[in-house]
Amino acid sequence: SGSASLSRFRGALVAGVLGDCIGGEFEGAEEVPMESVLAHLSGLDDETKGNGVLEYSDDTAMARCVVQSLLTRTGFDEQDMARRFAKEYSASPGRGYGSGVIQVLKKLSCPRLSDVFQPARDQFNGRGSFGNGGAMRAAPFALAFSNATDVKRCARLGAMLTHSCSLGYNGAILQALAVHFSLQGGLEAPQQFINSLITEMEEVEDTDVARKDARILKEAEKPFCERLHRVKELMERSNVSIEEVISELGNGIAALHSVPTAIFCVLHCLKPLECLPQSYRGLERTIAYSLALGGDTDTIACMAGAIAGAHYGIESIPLSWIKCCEGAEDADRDAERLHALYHQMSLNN
Ligand code: F2R
Ligand code: MG
Ligand code: MG
Repeated sequence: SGSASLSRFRGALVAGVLGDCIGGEFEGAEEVPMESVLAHLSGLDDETKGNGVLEYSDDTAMARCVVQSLLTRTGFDEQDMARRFAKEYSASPGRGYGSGVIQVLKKLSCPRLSDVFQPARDQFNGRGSFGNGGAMRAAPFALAFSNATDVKRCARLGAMLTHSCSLGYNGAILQALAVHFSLQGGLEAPQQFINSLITEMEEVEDTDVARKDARILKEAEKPFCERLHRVKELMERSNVSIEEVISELGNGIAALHSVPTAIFCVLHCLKPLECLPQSYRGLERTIAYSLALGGDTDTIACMAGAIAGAHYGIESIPLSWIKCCEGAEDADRDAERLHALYHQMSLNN
C-alpha cells in the first residue's frame, strides 16, 4: 500500500477493534499459553460465529466517540468529545471501564460543568490517572491529522479529558505517533521507526510537569524514552522470551507498562516467529503475540493492532475475524471518512 493510503486507514481502525474484541478473552490472565491463543484464533474461522459475537469493550467504545467527534466537528473539540464519552458511558456502562475513570465519566455528564478537564485533574488525590485509557483510544488522532504537531497536540488534549497525569497522556501521544509513522510507511525501516519515536518522545517528555510526575512515581527521568530504549535493545536480540518482554516492558494497565509493549509486539512480529504458525501473516502474528503476553491483552492487542493495521493494510486482515467482531464493519466505514478528512485537512495546511 502507498503511504497514507485508504487501505492503511482501514487496516488501522479495523485492527484496533479486532485487538480489543479478540483480546478481551484473556484480559487480566497472568499466563496465557500460546496453544490457548491459537485455539481462540482458529475458533474465529468457524463460520457459525459470524455477526459480531465478540463484543468490544471500553477501548473501542471510547475510540468510536473520538472518531465521531473528529468527523462531526471536522477537528478537535473538547466539549463535544467529553459529551460523547459521558453519553456513551451512561448508555453502556458495562463495557469494562477502569474503576477510576468511571467517576470522571459520571462528572462529565453534569450539564453545569464549566471546565471539561477538571474531573480528570481531581482523580487519584489530584495526581490524575496514569492508566492506558488515553492511549487505547489515541489511534484516530493519527488518522485525522497529517501533521505530527496536530497529532501530538490533539492526542494529548483528547487523553487529558480523563487522564491528567503526564504518564497517562504522554502514553497517548506515543501511541498516536506510532500509528502516524506506521501510516507513512515507517515500519519499512524498523530501526528508523523506533529512533524517530525516541526523538519525538525526548521532546514530549522534556517538561517540568513530566519530570515531576516521573520523580513522584519513582520512574526514570524520561520514562517513555527509557522504555523505548529497552524496546530497541530487545529488537537487537535474536531470542527473546515472553517472560523477558513482560519483565522489561510490562503488560499492565498503566500506559507506561503497555504502550511500549504494544510497539514491541508490532516490531517483533514483522518477521515470522517460530512460536507461531507459518501460515500467519504479519497482522495475525501481531495480534497472537500480544495475546500471549497476558495482562491487559485487549488494550495491548488494540494498540498493537492499530499500529500494525496501518502498516499491513486492510487486505492483511482475515475476513472471518472482521465478521465475528462487534464494531469492525463500522470501523471500516469510519476509516473511509477519516481518510477523506485527513487528506482534506492536509490540503488546507
Ligand atoms: N478496566 C479494565 N479491566 C479490568 C477488568 C474489567 C472487567 N473485564 C469488567 O468488565 O469489569 N480494562 C479497561 O481499563 C483500562 C483502561 O483504564 P483507564 O481508562 O486508564 O482507567 P483508570 O481507572 O483511569 O486507570 C486504570 C487503573 O490504573 C490505576 N491507576 C491509574 N492512575 C493511578 C494513580 N495516579 N495512582 C494509583 N493508581 C492509578 C488504578 O488501579 C486504576 O483503576 C484498559 O485496560 C481497558 O481495557
Ligand atoms: Mg477494555
Ligand atoms: Mg484493557
